[in-house]
Amino acid sequence: MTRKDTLKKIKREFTEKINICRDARELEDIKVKYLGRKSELTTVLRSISGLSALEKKEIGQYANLLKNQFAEKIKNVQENVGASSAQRAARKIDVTMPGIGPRRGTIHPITRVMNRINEIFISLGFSIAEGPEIETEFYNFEALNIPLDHPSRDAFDTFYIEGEHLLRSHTSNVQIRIMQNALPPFQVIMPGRVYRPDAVDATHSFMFHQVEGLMVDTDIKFPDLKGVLSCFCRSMFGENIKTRMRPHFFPFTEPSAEVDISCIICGGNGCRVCSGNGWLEILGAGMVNPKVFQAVGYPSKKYTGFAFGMGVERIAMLLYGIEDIRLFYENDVRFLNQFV
Ligand code: 2NL
Repeated sequence: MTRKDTLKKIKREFTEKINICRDARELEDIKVKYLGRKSELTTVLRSISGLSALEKKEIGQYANLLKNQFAEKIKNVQENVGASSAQRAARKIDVTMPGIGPRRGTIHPITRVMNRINEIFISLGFSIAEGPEIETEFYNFEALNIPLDHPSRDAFDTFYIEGEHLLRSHTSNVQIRIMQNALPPFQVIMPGRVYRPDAVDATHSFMFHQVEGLMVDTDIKFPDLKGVLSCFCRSMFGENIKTRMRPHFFPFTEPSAEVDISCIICGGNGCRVCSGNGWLEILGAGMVNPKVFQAVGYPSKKYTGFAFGMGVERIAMLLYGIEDIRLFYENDVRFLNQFV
């Protein structure tokens, strides 16, 4: 038998014996037989000095590996046979215990709310469109009647990239692209990320999510806007929710309004969340300014339409009672796990 075969045989024997070893005396016998001074393994190890360089390496490495493996295995078994029967019972695997399942991710609250908004508008016959987050000044400002010298450009004036390009400050850029490429009638919403140069605090972020909507045809009137938005608010916040509109200004709509819902916390009586006045502002909207239709090349006076925009973070904060917008972006699993 070659030395290598001898070592393999020793390993086989040792493994068989150690696997059925049940008490300390048996273990001691095994230790002496396989690691003792007169063991076969020790004999092989002693003979190594007389071998050729090649054999020295191969046999030496293997024999030493076995020596370490045997010692390790004996040590483990020693701990077990030395233990009391109570300790042994405690170590036994309880196959009736429930398993450890894989950890499931959750849908981010912003995605959840955005999906819900999308669903409601789909049910009203709207389609969904997306477009670039990096835009030109034309699509983000000029076409929306926000020229360079317009005062309301300050609120949106955003992050510029290489001269002409910038990060969009609203998703209206997508509507402009749609109108350039298709004639009415259409009703479409545009969800997506937008960027504004706001200082970050509990209610502001330099990046947030918006859903804008647009409906254009030859005979769209303000009551159509009111109907669609009050229907949306009831689906989103509950059947008993009231809506109201207050006059406002946007350069891209005329007339324009801000839309409030009756407070979803106190039902309109006045509480901390609605600052005591019973109403929560959640949308901006209006009739599309004819200058926007002109910018996309539509014939004058042929079409009318309404448009609206809402901040997804704000709605999610109201629905879930979240008081700091920064929580959405920190990826703290303790926060995210609450939305299962
Ligand atoms: C808000 C208010 C609004 C629009 C967005 C729009 C788009 C086109 C034409 C006219 Cl292409 N209007 N969008 C209109 C009114 C309000 O957003 O508070 N957003 C967070």
